[in-house]
This record gives sequence, C-alpha cells and structure tokens, in this order.
Amino acid sequence: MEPLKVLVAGPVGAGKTALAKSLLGEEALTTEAKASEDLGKETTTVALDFGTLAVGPYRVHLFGVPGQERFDFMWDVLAEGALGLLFLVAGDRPHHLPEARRMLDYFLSRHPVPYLVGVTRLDLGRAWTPGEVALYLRLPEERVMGLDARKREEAFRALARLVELATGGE
Ligand SMILES: Nc1nc2c(ncn2[C@@H]2O[C@H](COP(=O)(O)OP(=O)(O)OP(=O)(O)O)[C@@H](O)[C@H]2O)c(=O)[nH]1
Ligand SMILES: [Mg+2]
Repeated sequence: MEPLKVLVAGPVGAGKTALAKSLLGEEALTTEAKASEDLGKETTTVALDFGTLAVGPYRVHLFGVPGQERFDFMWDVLAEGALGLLFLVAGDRPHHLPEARRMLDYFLSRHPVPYLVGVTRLDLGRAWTPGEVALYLRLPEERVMGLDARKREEAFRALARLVELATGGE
C-alpha cells in the first residue's frame, strides 16, 4: 500500500513539533532553530518535522510545516501529494485565530484534502474550547477536537481520526 502523506500545519506554538515528538519519539526528525523574535518559546521549526508511523493498516508519512510566515515557501513544497491535513491551533492564543483562518483557507484552496482541526493547550489559562474555535473558524463541530499535543494517546487519536476521514473509513 502507498504511504499516506499527512501534513501538520498551524500557527507558531500550536504544538506541531510537540505532536511529532509525542507520536514519533526519538525517530522524529525535527529542524529547530533559536527563535529570532519573541515567540514565547526558545526554538521554532525552520524547515520541517518528519517521521513515519503505522495507523491501523496504513503507513503514515507525517510532515510538519513551520508556523512562521517567513517560511511559508515550505508549505507548498511539503504539501505536494498530501492526502490529509491536521491543523493545530493553540486554544490559549485566540489572537492567533485570524491567522489560523487565513492559513487554513490558503492550504485548503490549494490542496483540497480532508482536514481535522486540533485545539491544543486547553489546560492553560482561559483557553477557548474546541466548540468556540469551531464557531469562530466557521467549521462543523465534528471537524474540531481538543488534544494535548504532548500526550501520545491524544495525538494518536487525532491522527487516527484524520486517517479515517482521509481514507473514507475503509
Ligand atoms: N500545557 C500544554 N502545553 C502544550 C500542549 N500542547 C502543546 N504544548 C506545548 O506547547 C508548545 C508548542 O511548541 P511547538 O511544539 O514548538 O509548536 P510548533 O507548532 O511546532 O511551533 P513552530 O514550529 O514555531 O511553528 C510546546 O512547549 C508544547 O510542549 C497542551 O495541550 N498543554
Ligand atoms: Mg515546530
């Protein structure tokens, strides 16, 4: 069976790299560099996160894209041939939602693939709930779920649901 290429996208600090690490462990290929501006964390992805894992009968190739807009040239490079999009948004950073909406529209207009939105960091102060994020992004509630990107079971549940959407539940 052909590998299933899945893209992980979303604004800076949404947890794309954390998700790659929790799903792939030591196998995760990451490209972190010291953040050149204050992003609320020390490092940021400058090229991609990558790794492969099994989801049921499928071999998934996971490609995480950088969140910073200055690396947006990588988005189309990595999106080539993708069959699903896992789009992460930090629930505790509702001010990132306008950018999230633009990024999601951009991706889906160029690569209309099945998608799932994951809302992370729900345990942190005054986070928006997945339902509120769905309303704001004008998405059906079933396309939005909460997860802690640091926890393997939660990250895997989100990925498995996307794989189900991408493969039509076969
Ligand atoms: N408390 C908490 N922290 C989380 C959760 N999900 C992710 N994080 C943390 O949030 C931060 C997200 O940072 P990254 O994983 O580097 O974010 P990114 O999306 O890869 O960001 P860029 O590569 O800069 O675009 C990490 O410190 C994670 O450990 C969550 O559900 N709760
Ligand atoms: Mg990253």
